[in-house]
Amino acid sequence: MIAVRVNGRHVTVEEGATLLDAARAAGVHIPTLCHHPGLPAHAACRMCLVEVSGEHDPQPACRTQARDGARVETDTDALQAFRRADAQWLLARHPNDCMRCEIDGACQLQTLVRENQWEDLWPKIPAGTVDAEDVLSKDHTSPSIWRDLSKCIECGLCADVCGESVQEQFVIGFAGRGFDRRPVTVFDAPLRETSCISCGQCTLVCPVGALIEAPHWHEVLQTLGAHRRVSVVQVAPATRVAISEEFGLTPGTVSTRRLINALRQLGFDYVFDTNFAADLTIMEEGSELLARLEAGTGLPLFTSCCPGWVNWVELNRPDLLPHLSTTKSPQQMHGAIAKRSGFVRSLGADFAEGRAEPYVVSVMPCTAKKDEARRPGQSGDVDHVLTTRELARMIRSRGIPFAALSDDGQFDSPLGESTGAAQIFGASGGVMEAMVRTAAHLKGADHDLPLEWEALRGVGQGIKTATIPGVGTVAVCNGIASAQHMLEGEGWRSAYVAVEVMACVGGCLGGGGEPKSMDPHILRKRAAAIYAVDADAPRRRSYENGDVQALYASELQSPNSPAAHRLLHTCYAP
Ligand code: HC1
Ligand code: SF4
Repeated sequence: MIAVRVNGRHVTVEEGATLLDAARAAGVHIPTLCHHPGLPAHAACRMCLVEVSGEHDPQPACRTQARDGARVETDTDALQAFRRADAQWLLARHPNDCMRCEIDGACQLQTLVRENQWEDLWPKIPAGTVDAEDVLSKDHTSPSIWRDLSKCIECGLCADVCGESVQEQFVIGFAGRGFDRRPVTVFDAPLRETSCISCGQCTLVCPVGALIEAPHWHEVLQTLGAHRRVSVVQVAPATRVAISEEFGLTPGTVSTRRLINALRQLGFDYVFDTNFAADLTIMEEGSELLARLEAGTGLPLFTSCCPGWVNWVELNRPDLLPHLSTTKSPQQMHGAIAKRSGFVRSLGADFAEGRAEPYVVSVMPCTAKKDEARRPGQSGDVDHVLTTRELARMIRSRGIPFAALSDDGQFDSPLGESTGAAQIFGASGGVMEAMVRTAAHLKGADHDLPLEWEALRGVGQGIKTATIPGVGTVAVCNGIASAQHMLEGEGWRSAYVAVEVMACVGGCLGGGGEPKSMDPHILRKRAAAIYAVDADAPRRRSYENGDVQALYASELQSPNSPAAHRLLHTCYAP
């Protein structure tokens, strides 16, 4: 262990810890803008400079290792003056429009300015002035991600996460030097013209409003306020866990029932569960796998519920399209059923023939789901997709006291019933584990099989495999980079019968639309909550879902029937 003194307080930290770690262990706050626990430290913003005994110049706390016996000062007059000057430099280039910024209230630069009362450093912009450069700096071409370079503080986190540190997509990199240094796409093209897969990981690490999800919550609130159409909302498995963090609840708190109450207060007429459609997805995808196994074609089957992964295949490896499951994602299935099935019309007059079709909104942990909702052949199933972060903004804007809501909401029936298998969809490996539980059953091979497949669980980047008796060996690629690495060789073609790919590390619970978190263990905490919901569920296999069985009996006949294909399947375009 290493002993350090921070502002006179003694603290011991592990070998390799930084001065920032030591300060935090001592309860001392050091401001940072470019630091993220999951990414390399570049010390680009210089906000965390501290004075260290034995060093002539101030050192960046995020990148300097703690030395045994070092004495560190974090708040001397010289450091405070430097930070103020540093902020002045940043603000001279930053638009003064917090009122109009999507992430007003959740911006690290804004927080720094407010905490230190540095508002006077912001240059005054005459009312009504629209800077031509400001307009040019905006890129709203992607259906999922908005960029505004005028707000960029050049921390480098977006390039890191999109590049070699995590996703290995290299859509964003740095160009220019000194004052002109800025993050750009290849040839400075708008995002839509790049190979961006809409995963949104860059929006998750951006400390300001330079990269955000394409915002749709304003339109949703207006539509709900007008109340002209029957409104339906569905909630993804990962959202009900992570939304708790937006309202100060302990990470890993499951807020399903509280969330249902909040959605009703926002004005939704029906609150449904995406998990219902996840069970349905498993019935279709599991049957598809068995059909391919029997025919010996299209193997391995690749899951297709992650739109970032589907985008990647279409952009980079269209030769793999025949391997993608044609089953729609749960989001799209749920929308299709809410709008077009007799099962839902039977609910009553609200859905009777002749009325405008329901207005369908989904709440997802994912930015690429916005993109998916506009895919050819599927657009219209879902009207608007909100990220978990956007939903939190809506709840705050209407003053709903989320954390204080009673934890007793109930999903509407019949699109609200689900099993534990559907809940684990939200974690990397969950779709495959859910499919194994049902595919093994459909094959009559589940009698002695365990329900839980530990080998398929875990949030660490990489590939997980398990051999399922009677089915074959299956694989899980946790993160798009893992899939890329697997596909560089040819071994996967014969090694596996099915492969799950989730573009974000951790699966949906690490999705680009989830709350921003500086907790290095956040994925583990969210995953533990998801698996706990499954363990407590009265039914844990998708084929045990009574509403799903009723839907097949009343309308869809059987998995993969022509009726099921019309509503629940899609195709892909190279
Ligand atoms: Fe997901 Fe899915 S699990 S893709 O991660 O198949 O976004 O949570 O809703 O559609 O169910 C996301 C999560 C989600 C779909 C389901
Ligand atoms: Fe890169 Fe994903 Fe951001 Fe696109 S959305 S720029 S692929 S990190």
